[in-house]
Amino acid sequence: MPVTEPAASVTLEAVELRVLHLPLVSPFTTSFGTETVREVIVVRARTTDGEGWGEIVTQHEPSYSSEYTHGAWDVAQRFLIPALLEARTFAPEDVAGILEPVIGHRMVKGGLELAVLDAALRAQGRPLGQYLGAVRDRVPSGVSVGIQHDPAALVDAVGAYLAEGYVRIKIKIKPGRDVADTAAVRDAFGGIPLQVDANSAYTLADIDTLAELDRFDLLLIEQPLQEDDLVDHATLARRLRTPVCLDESIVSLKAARDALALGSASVVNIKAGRVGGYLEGVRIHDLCRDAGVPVWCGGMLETGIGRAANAALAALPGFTLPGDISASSRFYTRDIVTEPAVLEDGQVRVPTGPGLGVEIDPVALDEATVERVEVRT
Ligand code: SMG
Ligand code: MG
Repeated sequence: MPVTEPAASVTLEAVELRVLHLPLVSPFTTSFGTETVREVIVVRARTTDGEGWGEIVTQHEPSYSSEYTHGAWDVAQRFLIPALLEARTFAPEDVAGILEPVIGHRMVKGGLELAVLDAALRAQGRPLGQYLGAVRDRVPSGVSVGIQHDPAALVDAVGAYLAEGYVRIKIKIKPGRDVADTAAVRDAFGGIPLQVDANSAYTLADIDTLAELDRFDLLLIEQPLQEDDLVDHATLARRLRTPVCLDESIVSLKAARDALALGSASVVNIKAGRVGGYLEGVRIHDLCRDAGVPVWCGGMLETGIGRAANAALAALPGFTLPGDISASSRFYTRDIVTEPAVLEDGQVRVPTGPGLGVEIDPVALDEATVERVEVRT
């Protein structure tokens, strides 16, 4: 639960959804593929007291998780938004319970909850960071670097991000592009804070290769095995000196509790979308803080909406490692908010205005929109 006072109730009149296509400044390659355009859904909750914005962080294809744009688009209109419209007047803290009868679809639920939360907090004049329990006014900014053509190109890309001031580098790895890529970055830049993310690309058969990464003194290795491999992650964690961090596997507070109990992870990546919303993210933060497990805020190439909310979440006290909260310009030439996140001395500011604390740029939003629908009672 939020550490502070509950938010006010809203009376929901309609929900607008838009599919956006935002061109990326450069292709982003992970172990499961390459993206050149970010396809994402934004949510506008219309209430009797004003509106609020959220972001559904699904991607075009179900590769990072089972969720994807048009599955989200369907379940939101067919089941989730009607359930909220039926409830009509409720507090943001009630959203997860109202949506609970629908199994899964956590990214969609998280995006809807954020829009309701933004509407409620804007109406009260309360910043999201303050509501969630933020203790910092800016957060350290790490950058996630995709797989490049070869290790030399990776060194060039990392060098450019370090020159911009990013305080932590994460490189994506996959079988065949792991030890040599990591060695190249270590050789070129010495003891920079460095971590790797496999996006589930390995199995326990690769344990010897993964153990070779121990010599690079990484902050962590993120999600080496499959989403449901909690037991195998525990086996791997016992063998590696590099801390194992889970991303895809941590789909809920319960999954986080299981992972900690099994010893599957000693660090947790918290992504609000993946766990069904910012409030569940706070609960996982609280669990990990009480267990002495460090957490950091993951990213899903968010627009200015989710990026503002991520900065607020990452300002909670248990977020002791830099998050994937880069400047908007790391991904986009034109964001959909009027003041996109910028890098200042390696940090990103936590917005202080009401709600998300960012304003939508209606022209940029319209230009990026490829599909739009409004659901009302
Ligand atoms: O938003 O900076 C960001 C992206 C960070 O690498 C990132 N996200 O597995 O952590 C992850 C990936 C998920 C998206 S991959 C397309
Ligand atoms: Mg990851």
